[in-house]
Amino acid sequence: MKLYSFWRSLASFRVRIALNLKGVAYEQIAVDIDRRQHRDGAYAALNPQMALPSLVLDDGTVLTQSLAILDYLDEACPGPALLPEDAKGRARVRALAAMIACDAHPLTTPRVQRYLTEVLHVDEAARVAWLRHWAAEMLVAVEAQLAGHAATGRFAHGDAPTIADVCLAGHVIFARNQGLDLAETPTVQRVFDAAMALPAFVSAHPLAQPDTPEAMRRKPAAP
Ligand SMILES: N[C@@H](CCC(=O)N[C@@H](CS)C(=O)NCC(=O)O)C(=O)O
Repeated sequence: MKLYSFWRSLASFRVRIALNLKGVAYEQIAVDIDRRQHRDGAYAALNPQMALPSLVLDDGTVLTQSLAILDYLDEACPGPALLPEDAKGRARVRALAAMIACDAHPLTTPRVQRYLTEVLHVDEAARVAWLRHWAAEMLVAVEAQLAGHAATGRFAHGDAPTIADVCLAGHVIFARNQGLDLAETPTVQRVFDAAMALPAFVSAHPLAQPDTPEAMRRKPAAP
Protein backbone atom coordinates (compact mmCIF):
# COMPACT_ATOMS: atom_id res chain seq x y z
CA MET A 1 0.00 0.00 0.00
CA LYS A 2 1.07 3.57 -0.61
CA LEU A 3 0.04 6.32 1.79
CA TYR A 4 0.12 9.84 0.40
CA SER A 5 0.56 11.93 3.49
CA PHE A 6 2.15 14.96 5.10
CA TRP A 7 4.02 14.81 8.40
CA ARG A 8 1.86 17.48 10.08
CA SER A 9 -1.46 16.28 8.67
CA LEU A 10 -3.65 14.98 11.47
CA ALA A 11 -5.85 13.05 9.06
CA SER A 12 -2.69 11.31 7.79
CA PHE A 13 -1.67 10.66 11.41
CA ARG A 14 -4.96 8.79 11.93
CA VAL A 15 -4.31 6.49 9.01
CA ARG A 16 -0.68 5.87 9.99
CA ILE A 17 -1.83 4.84 13.48
CA ALA A 18 -4.41 2.43 12.08
CA LEU A 19 -1.94 0.89 9.62
CA ASN A 20 0.49 0.42 12.50
CA LEU A 21 -2.14 -1.07 14.82
CA LYS A 22 -3.09 -3.52 12.09
CA GLY A 23 0.55 -4.31 11.32
CA VAL A 24 0.15 -3.40 7.64
CA ALA A 25 3.33 -2.49 5.78
CA TYR A 26 3.06 0.69 3.71
CA GLU A 27 5.16 3.07 1.74
CA GLN A 28 4.74 6.70 2.69
CA ILE A 29 4.80 9.28 -0.09
CA ALA A 30 5.17 12.82 1.18
CA VAL A 31 2.99 15.55 -0.28
CA ASP A 32 4.08 18.92 1.08
CA ILE A 33 1.01 20.98 1.97
CA ASP A 34 3.17 24.01 2.82
CA ARG A 35 4.51 23.95 -0.75
CA ARG A 36 0.96 23.34 -2.06
CA GLN A 37 1.96 20.03 -3.64
CA HIS A 38 -1.48 18.69 -2.73
CA ARG A 39 -2.89 21.11 -5.28
CA ASP A 40 -0.54 19.96 -8.07
CA GLY A 41 -2.05 18.19 -11.04
CA ALA A 42 -0.42 14.87 -10.19
CA TYR A 43 -1.94 14.67 -6.71
CA ALA A 44 -5.25 16.20 -7.82
CA ALA A 45 -5.53 13.40 -10.39
CA LEU A 46 -5.25 10.91 -7.54
CA ASN A 47 -7.55 12.74 -5.13
CA PRO A 48 -9.65 15.47 -6.75
CA GLN A 49 -10.49 16.90 -3.32
CA MET A 50 -6.78 17.76 -3.04
CA ALA A 51 -6.70 16.75 0.61
CA LEU A 52 -4.49 14.29 2.47
CA PRO A 53 -4.33 11.43 3.08
CA SER A 54 -4.96 9.06 0.19
CA LEU A 55 -4.27 5.37 0.52
CA VAL A 56 -3.53 3.49 -2.70
CA LEU A 57 -4.09 -0.23 -2.40
CA ASP A 58 -1.92 -2.79 -4.17
CA ASP A 59 -4.58 -3.21 -6.89
CA GLY A 60 -4.54 0.54 -7.56
CA THR A 61 -7.76 1.40 -5.72
CA VAL A 62 -7.52 4.89 -4.23
CA LEU A 63 -9.12 5.42 -0.82
CA THR A 64 -9.67 8.89 0.58
CA GLN A 65 -11.11 10.42 3.77
CA SER A 66 -9.39 9.18 6.90
CA LEU A 67 -12.52 7.84 8.62
CA ALA A 68 -13.47 5.85 5.52
CA ILE A 69 -9.92 4.53 5.33
CA LEU A 70 -10.03 3.51 9.00
CA ASP A 71 -13.26 1.63 8.32
CA TYR A 72 -11.71 -0.07 5.31
CA LEU A 73 -8.62 -1.14 7.24
CA ASP A 74 -10.75 -2.47 10.06
CA GLU A 75 -12.90 -4.50 7.69
CA ALA A 76 -10.19 -5.68 5.30
CA CYS A 77 -7.17 -6.28 7.50
CA PRO A 78 -6.63 -8.81 10.25
CA GLY A 79 -5.33 -7.63 13.58
CA PRO A 80 -6.92 -5.88 16.54
CA ALA A 81 -10.40 -4.47 15.91
CA LEU A 82 -10.63 -0.70 15.74
CA LEU A 83 -14.32 -0.70 16.65
CA PRO A 84 -16.18 -2.42 19.50
CA GLU A 85 -18.18 -5.58 18.87
CA ASP A 86 -21.55 -4.20 19.94
CA ALA A 87 -23.64 -1.78 17.89
CA LYS A 88 -24.11 0.71 20.73
CA GLY A 89 -20.40 0.71 21.40
CA ARG A 90 -19.64 1.25 17.72
CA ALA A 91 -22.06 4.17 17.65
CA ARG A 92 -20.34 5.76 20.66
CA VAL A 93 -16.87 5.30 19.23
CA ARG A 94 -17.92 6.61 15.81
CA ALA A 95 -19.54 9.62 17.47
CA LEU A 96 -16.34 10.45 19.37
CA ALA A 97 -14.30 10.09 16.19
CA ALA A 98 -16.76 12.24 14.22
CA MET A 99 -16.71 15.00 16.83
CA ILE A 100 -13.02 15.42 16.22
CA ALA A 101 -12.61 14.47 12.56
CA CYS A 102 -15.84 15.99 11.21
CA ASP A 103 -16.59 18.89 13.55
CA ALA A 104 -13.32 20.26 14.94
CA HIS A 105 -10.60 19.34 12.46
CA PRO A 106 -12.15 20.92 9.33
CA LEU A 107 -12.18 24.32 11.04
CA THR A 108 -8.42 24.26 11.40
CA THR A 109 -7.21 22.97 8.04
CA PRO A 110 -4.77 25.02 5.96
CA ARG A 111 -7.45 25.86 3.38
CA VAL A 112 -9.69 27.33 6.08
CA GLN A 113 -6.78 29.25 7.62
CA ARG A 114 -5.86 30.57 4.18
CA TYR A 115 -9.42 31.73 3.57
CA LEU A 116 -9.42 33.49 6.92
CA THR A 117 -6.18 35.33 6.25
CA GLU A 118 -6.14 35.78 2.47
CA VAL A 119 -9.82 36.43 1.77
CA LEU A 120 -11.25 37.72 5.03
CA HIS A 121 -7.96 39.44 5.99
CA VAL A 122 -8.08 38.13 9.53
CA ASP A 123 -4.91 39.16 11.37
CA GLU A 124 -2.47 36.74 13.04
CA ALA A 125 -3.91 37.21 16.53
CA ALA A 126 -7.42 36.44 15.29
CA ARG A 127 -6.21 33.41 13.30
CA VAL A 128 -4.55 31.98 16.39
CA ALA A 129 -7.63 32.78 18.51
CA TRP A 130 -9.76 30.90 15.97
CA LEU A 131 -7.59 27.78 16.19
CA ARG A 132 -7.42 27.87 19.98
CA HIS A 133 -11.16 28.42 20.31
CA TRP A 134 -12.17 25.39 18.24
CA ALA A 135 -9.46 23.20 19.73
CA ALA A 136 -10.46 24.10 23.30
CA GLU A 137 -14.18 23.72 22.66
CA MET A 138 -13.66 20.20 21.36
CA LEU A 139 -11.41 19.21 24.28
CA VAL A 140 -14.22 20.17 26.66
CA ALA A 141 -16.85 18.39 24.56
CA VAL A 142 -14.82 15.18 24.40
CA GLU A 143 -14.05 15.36 28.12
CA ALA A 144 -17.79 15.59 28.81
CA GLN A 145 -18.36 12.43 26.77
CA LEU A 146 -15.53 10.50 28.42
CA ALA A 147 -15.50 11.54 32.07
CA GLY A 148 -17.60 9.30 34.24
CA HIS A 149 -19.04 7.32 31.32
CA ALA A 150 -19.29 3.64 32.14
CA ALA A 151 -17.81 2.63 28.78
CA THR A 152 -14.71 4.77 29.14
CA GLY A 153 -11.85 2.58 30.19
CA ARG A 154 -8.12 2.80 29.83
CA PHE A 155 -8.91 4.14 26.37
CA ALA A 156 -11.83 6.22 25.12
CA HIS A 157 -13.99 3.11 24.93
CA GLY A 158 -12.91 0.12 26.95
CA ASP A 159 -9.38 -1.09 27.40
CA ALA A 160 -8.24 -1.33 23.79
CA PRO A 161 -7.63 1.46 21.32
CA THR A 162 -10.37 2.30 18.82
CA ILE A 163 -10.82 4.92 16.14
CA ALA A 164 -11.91 7.27 18.95
CA ASP A 165 -8.38 7.17 20.38
CA VAL A 166 -6.91 7.46 16.90
CA CYS A 167 -8.78 10.74 16.40
CA LEU A 168 -8.30 11.96 19.96
CA ALA A 169 -4.52 11.61 19.77
CA GLY A 170 -4.25 14.02 16.85
CA HIS A 171 -6.61 16.52 18.42
CA VAL A 172 -4.61 16.60 21.64
CA ILE A 173 -1.36 17.12 19.77
CA PHE A 174 -2.98 19.96 17.84
CA ALA A 175 -4.43 21.53 21.00
CA ARG A 176 -1.09 21.38 22.77
CA ASN A 177 0.59 22.95 19.77
CA GLN A 178 -1.87 25.82 20.19
CA GLY A 179 -0.61 26.19 23.76
CA LEU A 180 -3.71 24.74 25.40
CA ASP A 181 -3.47 23.19 28.84
CA LEU A 182 -5.20 19.86 29.42
CA ALA A 183 -5.51 20.31 33.18
CA GLU A 184 -9.23 21.00 32.79
CA THR A 185 -9.73 17.86 30.68
CA PRO A 186 -8.01 15.16 32.75
CA THR A 187 -9.79 12.21 31.14
CA VAL A 188 -8.73 13.35 27.69
CA GLN A 189 -5.19 13.70 29.02
CA ARG A 190 -5.26 10.24 30.59
CA VAL A 191 -6.62 8.55 27.45
CA PHE A 192 -4.09 10.41 25.31
CA ASP A 193 -1.26 9.23 27.56
CA ALA A 194 -2.49 5.63 27.30
CA ALA A 195 -2.61 5.87 23.52
CA MET A 196 0.80 7.48 23.23
CA ALA A 197 2.29 4.66 25.29
CA LEU A 198 1.61 2.35 22.33
CA PRO A 199 4.30 1.96 19.65
CA ALA A 200 1.67 2.19 16.90
CA PHE A 201 0.85 5.74 18.00
CA VAL A 202 4.43 6.74 18.74
CA SER A 203 5.81 5.77 15.35
CA ALA A 204 2.89 7.51 13.60
CA HIS A 205 3.59 10.77 15.45
CA PRO A 206 3.85 13.85 13.21
CA LEU A 207 7.33 14.59 14.52
CA ALA A 208 8.65 11.12 13.68
CA GLN A 209 7.92 10.93 9.95
CA PRO A 210 10.38 10.72 7.05
CA ASP A 211 9.22 14.14 5.82
CA THR A 212 9.26 15.80 9.25
CA PRO A 213 11.66 18.76 8.98
CA GLU A 214 14.96 17.86 10.58
CA ALA A 215 14.77 20.72 13.08
CA MET A 216 11.46 19.39 14.44
CA ARG A 217 12.23 15.71 14.37
CA ARG A 218 12.37 13.82 17.61
CA LYS A 219 13.09 10.30 18.59
CA PRO A 220 10.03 8.07 18.04
CA ALA A 221 10.35 6.69 21.58
CA ALA A 222 9.31 9.97 23.19
CA PRO A 223 5.59 10.75 22.99
N1 LIG B 1 -11.96 14.88 6.36
C1 LIG B 1 -10.70 14.64 5.71
C2 LIG B 1 -9.80 15.81 5.95
C3 LIG B 1 -8.75 15.91 4.91
C4 LIG B 1 -7.94 17.18 5.10
O1 LIG B 1 -8.47 18.30 5.15
N2 LIG B 1 -6.62 17.00 5.22
C5 LIG B 1 -5.78 18.13 5.40
C6 LIG B 1 -4.52 17.74 6.10
S1 LIG B 1 -4.87 17.12 7.72
C7 LIG B 1 -5.43 18.69 4.05
O2 LIG B 1 -5.10 17.97 3.15
N3 LIG B 1 -5.51 20.00 3.92
C8 LIG B 1 -5.19 20.66 2.72
C9 LIG B 1 -5.77 22.05 2.71
O3 LIG B 1 -6.41 22.41 3.68
O4 LIG B 1 -5.53 22.73 1.71
C10 LIG B 1 -10.07 13.36 6.24
O5 LIG B 1 -10.36 13.01 7.39
O6 LIG B 1 -9.30 12.72 5.52
